[in-house]
Amino acid sequence: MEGKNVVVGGWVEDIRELGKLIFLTLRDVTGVAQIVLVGEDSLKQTKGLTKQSVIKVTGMIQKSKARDFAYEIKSNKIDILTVAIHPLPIDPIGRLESNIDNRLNARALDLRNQKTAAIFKLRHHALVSIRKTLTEKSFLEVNTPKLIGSASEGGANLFSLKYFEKQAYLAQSPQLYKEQLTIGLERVFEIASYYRAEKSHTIRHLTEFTSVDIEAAFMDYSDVMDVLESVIVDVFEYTAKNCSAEQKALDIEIKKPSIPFERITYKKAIEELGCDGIKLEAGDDLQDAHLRKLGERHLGFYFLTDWPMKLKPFYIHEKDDDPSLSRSFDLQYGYLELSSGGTRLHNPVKLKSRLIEQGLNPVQFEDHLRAFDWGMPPHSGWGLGLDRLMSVLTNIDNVREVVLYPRDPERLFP
Ligand code: AMO
Repeated sequence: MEGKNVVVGGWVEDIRELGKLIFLTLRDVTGVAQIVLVGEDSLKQTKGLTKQSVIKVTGMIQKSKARDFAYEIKSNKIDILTVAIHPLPIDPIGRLESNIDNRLNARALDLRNQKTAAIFKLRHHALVSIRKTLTEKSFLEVNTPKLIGSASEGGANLFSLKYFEKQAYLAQSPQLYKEQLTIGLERVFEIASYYRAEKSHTIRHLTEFTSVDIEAAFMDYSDVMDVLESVIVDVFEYTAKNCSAEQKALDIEIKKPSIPFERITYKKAIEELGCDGIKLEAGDDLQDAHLRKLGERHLGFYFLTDWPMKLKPFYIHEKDDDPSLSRSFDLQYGYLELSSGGTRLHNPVKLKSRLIEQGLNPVQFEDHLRAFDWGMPPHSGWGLGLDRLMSVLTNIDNVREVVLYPRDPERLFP
C-alpha cells in the first residue's frame, strides 16, 4: 500500500517528540502502526493528547526507517476523538504489572494489554471450534431458560430471587431442559452462563460460570465421552493452527493432546490411591488432595468413570452389572475437573424413586417427569466448564483471568 492515502482510527500507545516530528504508536485490535506527524503545527495538534486517547489519522503510507516497523503512516492531520484521563487505574500496556483485582476493576482497559486480549481472542476461537465440532456431529444449538421455577441439580447452591409474586431461581445447569429436548431434537448443545451460590474461594470456582452442555438420544456414556474427547482435541488443534499471535502474546505453545484419553474407573483410582498410601472406602468421594495424587500418575486429560451411584445426581443411570455403580464420568486435567456427564435414567418410575432417595420432592419436578411419559429415548450427555478449559488451554491457573467479568462471592462489580 506504499504511497496510498489511508484513514485509521485507534488508541495512542506512545508519543515521542523528535525535533519537529512527532512519532505516535497507534493500536487497534489488529495491531500497532507508527504515525509520523509532520508539519508546522504538529506539536500544537498533540497538545493535551494523552496515551490511550482515541484519534483518527489521515495520511500516506511510506517505508519506515524504524526498527519495529517496515512501513509507517506520514500524516499532517490527526483528529482527537476522545481524551483519556490520567492517571489511568492500571498500566494498560502491562509494562508495570498490576495485581489481578486492580485489573479486574478496570477490565475494559485491561483488554488493551495484548496478553489479556489474547486470552479472549483464544476464547472466541475455542468457541468457534466447539460449535464446528458439535454441528458436524449433528448437534443443534439451543437456548434454554436461566430463570427457572425449580432446581435443576437438586436443592443445594441455588440463587433464589423474587419473580413477581413467585419464587424463582437462577439455573445451575440446563440439565432438565436438555434431557427433555432429546425427545424432539435428539442431539442438542448449549453454551451459556450458569449460577451456583457456593461460597468457594478457589482459583477454579465462580458463582457464574460458562458451560458447554450436550445431550444426545440413543447414546451411551461411552459414546458421549468420545464426543467430548473430539471437542477437546479439536479446540487444541484449531487454536494451535489459527492462533499463532495469541500463543506468542501469552508465551505458550498449544499442542494437540495425545489420544485416546485414558479411561480409569473409580474403583481403579481408589486402588491406585491405596498404593500411594491413601486409604479410601468404596463410596468415598475423591477430595482435592486425592485428585492431585491421581493427576501425578495420569498426566494431561483422563476420564474417571463408573462412580458410585450415591456420589452422583438423581438423573444418572446405574450400571446393569452393579447397580451400586453408575454409568458416569468426569473428565480430569490433572487435579482439575473439567466436565462431568453420564447416561441418564429414562424410566420415569426409576427417576422418581431416585429423586425421593436423594431427599428431593418429585412434586417440584412434575413438569420434568411428565416429559418422560411422552416417549423419552435413552440418552446421555455432559457439561464442560468452558472457563476451566480456557485456563488449561492458556496455561493460566486462576479461572478469573479467562473470564471477562468474573463473579465470585466477593466480586459483583464491575
Ligand atoms: P457439574 O456440576 O459437574 O455437572 O458441572 C459441570 C462442569 O461445569 C464446571 N463448573 C464450574 N466451573 C466454575 N465454577 C463453578 N462453580 C462450577 N461448577 C461447575 C466444571 C464442571 O465439571 N448437569 C451436570 C452435567 C451433565 O451431567 O451433563 C453438571 O452440571 O468444569
